[in-house]
Amino acid sequence: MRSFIISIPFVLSFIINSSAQSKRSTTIKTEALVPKFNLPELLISENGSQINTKETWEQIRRPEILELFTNQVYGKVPGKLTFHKAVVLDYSEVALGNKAIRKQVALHFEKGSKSIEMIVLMYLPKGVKNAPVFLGYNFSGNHAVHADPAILISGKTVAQLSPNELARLKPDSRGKRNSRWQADKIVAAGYGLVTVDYGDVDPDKNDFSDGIHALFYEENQTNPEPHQWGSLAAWAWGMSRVMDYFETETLVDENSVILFGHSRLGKTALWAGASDSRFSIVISNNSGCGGAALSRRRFGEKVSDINTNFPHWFAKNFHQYNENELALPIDQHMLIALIAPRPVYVASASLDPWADPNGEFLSTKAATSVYELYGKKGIEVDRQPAVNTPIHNTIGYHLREGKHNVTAYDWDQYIQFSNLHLN
Ligand code: GTR
Repeated sequence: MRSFIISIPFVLSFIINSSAQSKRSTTIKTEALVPKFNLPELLISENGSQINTKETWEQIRRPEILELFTNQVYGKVPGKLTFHKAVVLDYSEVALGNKAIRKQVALHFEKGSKSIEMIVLMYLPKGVKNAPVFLGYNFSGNHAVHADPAILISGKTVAQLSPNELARLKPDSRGKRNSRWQADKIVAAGYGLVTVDYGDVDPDKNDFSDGIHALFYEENQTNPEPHQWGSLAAWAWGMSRVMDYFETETLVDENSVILFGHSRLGKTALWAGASDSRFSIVISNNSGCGGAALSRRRFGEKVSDINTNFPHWFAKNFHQYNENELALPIDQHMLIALIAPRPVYVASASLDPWADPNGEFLSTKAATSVYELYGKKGIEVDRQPAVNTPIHNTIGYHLREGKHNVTAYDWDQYIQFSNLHLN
């Protein structure tokens, strides 16, 4: 075990006071309280041999680490399935003030007597053949991403919604999350924006009777096995299925797909990017515990917090590490390393201690040795950079000033980073 220095000479203290995010409200932490720990070795294989080439990384160590994350953290997908039909619900060449093509497609999945449907909303820059795209889930429905009145609500027009759907999907929230998505900015930069409501794949509740899990159950099974997928792995699976669709969609360049996610969906993006190498770039925005942040630091949200508050997110096996992080055979720097040599961007926010911004930075730093096997630049500085001073090497990092959120500043960085790193 290599000793990893986490002690910082100055003491930072954070007091969060946000009534909107009650789980964040009680966290008071300082760097001085971070326990001392050794990170599991990235470049020593289970049989003790040193990994010092990209070939041995790919043949030996990477598969070992992928297996550990699969069985111990996010859970294994129990089988294979892809969409059996893609139905175009809407197509317009005059969207976003005539700057974009808007296409809305329903992807249908069926197994046995069960089915689910993912509604994919796409804005693609007009005049760009095979557009590079940012792909990411949204939290509140496609219609919350932009005020465009033609965005379907769960695949339907307002008139088609039942009273229950009207109450749940809130048509008056149209455009409410506009600032988090910046569709106009993205399209103006020559990129498409593609999004899906994450609840289409698996509703975010501790209930495995619905969503994609149920399609894979053996007879009489009602819950995933301890080593099988939780919700994060299900959402990651869904991103790969959109990638399957891109492979059939001529408007999109499937070799230039930038996977993006915020918070729990940032965790999702990292796991999807680690387990499916078709994604060209992966962006984690404020992903925190179980995402980019090192679990062993126990700073902000801990493994026991996340498994208690969200018992359905990870594989049941992950719960054995509650208050027992040192027993984890991995830590989150290894998740970032699994994405190498593809560009990966980790973004933190200065007023987001629950997600442990410094732990997210240290993870990118610790993943750098794998990028170096490919002759790529990871993170060269030892200390977390000051606010609003981004690093855009093959590993990108910034600490944005402000709260847990996605802002125009974040998108400016993601666009510049993608301009730099897409072929
Ligand atoms: C929090 C959770 C975080 C983060 C966040 C979110 O309550 O503790 O891990 O994922 O939710 O997704 O908004």
